[in-house]
Amino acid sequence: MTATWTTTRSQALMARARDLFPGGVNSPVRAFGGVGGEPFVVARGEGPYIWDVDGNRYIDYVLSWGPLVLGHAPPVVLDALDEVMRRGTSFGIPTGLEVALAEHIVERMPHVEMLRFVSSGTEAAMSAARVARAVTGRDAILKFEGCYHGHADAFLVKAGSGVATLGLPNSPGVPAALAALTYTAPFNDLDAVRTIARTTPLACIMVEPIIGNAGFIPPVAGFLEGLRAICDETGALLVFDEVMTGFRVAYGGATERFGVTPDLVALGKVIGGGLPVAAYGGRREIMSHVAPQGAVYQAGTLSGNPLAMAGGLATLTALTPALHAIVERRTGELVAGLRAIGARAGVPITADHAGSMWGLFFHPGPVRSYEEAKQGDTALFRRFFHAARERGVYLAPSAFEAGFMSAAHGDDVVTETLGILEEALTVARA
Ligand code: KE4
Repeated sequence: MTATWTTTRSQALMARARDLFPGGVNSPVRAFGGVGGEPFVVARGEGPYIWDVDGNRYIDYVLSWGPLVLGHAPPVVLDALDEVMRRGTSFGIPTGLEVALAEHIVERMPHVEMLRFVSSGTEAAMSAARVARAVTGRDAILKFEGCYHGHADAFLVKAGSGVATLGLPNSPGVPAALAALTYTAPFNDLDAVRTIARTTPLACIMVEPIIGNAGFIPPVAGFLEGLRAICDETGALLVFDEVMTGFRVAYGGATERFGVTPDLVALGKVIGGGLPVAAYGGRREIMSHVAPQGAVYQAGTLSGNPLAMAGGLATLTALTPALHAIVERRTGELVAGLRAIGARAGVPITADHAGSMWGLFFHPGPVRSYEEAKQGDTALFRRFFHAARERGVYLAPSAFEAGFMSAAHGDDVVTETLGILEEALTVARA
């Protein structure tokens, strides 16, 4: 792959982009700040592959940061969009499509009795926190170091994803008085949570059930159950941010995988299948507080957009338990292959997965918190990322992001990937 590697068209477009957008991008993690170098400009995607404007092909394990569980341009989604868009692209009026997608979600997540569609995960998490504050009458919230719940002011405190990737302490522009209402604790540390929750009345404890924004960090046994118990004891609401884990870590998301039921859940990514869809929901007694049924205001011009609903419905309908199991198996094979590559090379690799979401650290393990994740060899990761990219495998351009798998990544693609990654590690550690 490196012999014919050209980037001239990407470079020319990025030169124009840097003049138009801050950092040349429309979302910080895309700028390669965590790995150095310059992003390529993508031309198209199909199945497990993307091609850049210079014609270089990559096997894509970022998949638009999670939404594309069926792969790029899946025919079922394209056919659904083609059929719906000819009847109009947006109305700002109730449609049958939003009813159909909501009924599908409720059927797979029975703890979500009522929900509201929005257009981004940030809106979903932000609105869930607002509802929690309204229902409890409390202002303080607790999040975990390394978790990312979007860019609403309340969450840009020790956040993960791009905030962690770029090493931003928190974020300028967030009033100190507001940041002071956000408490943080290390992931997997129930004692730290108890200490805060028993002294400070919390509106909610918001958590990524598996962290995907500090790399891939699963909960230790009993952690999520412990959060549930602390919320029951102290009156805080438990909010699962399943924007990333939803319909990826299990057919019914984290609640099905771990058997812990939150009071509210934020969803996104997969439920739109690549179109801008997110949602927040939970028990009817809680969601009935949202306007116009209740007094908690939240609104959105394109919420429930018919094209986005069609993309999500086609995606979730195709993602049957049988297909989910196949994608989960292949993800397991990828992770097992990564561990074997590390063992053969004598390089410490901690790799893990849940459903079709996975991650790796160049770290002997265990990695149970953001602090431990930061002890990984990020310099090696940077060299590994570029060596893989130059050989046709596109990983998330940050040591603090999860990877994803799609139904389009066949066994042959996984085998090809592992061959490339073994060569990339050899080059990266030289
Ligand atoms: P959006 O506002 O980007 O749609 O969703 C925010 C969000 C909320 N909760 C979780 C668990 C998330 O992972 C995200 C967004 N994830 C990042 C990458 N890890 C999106 C990529 C980006 O920021 O460009």
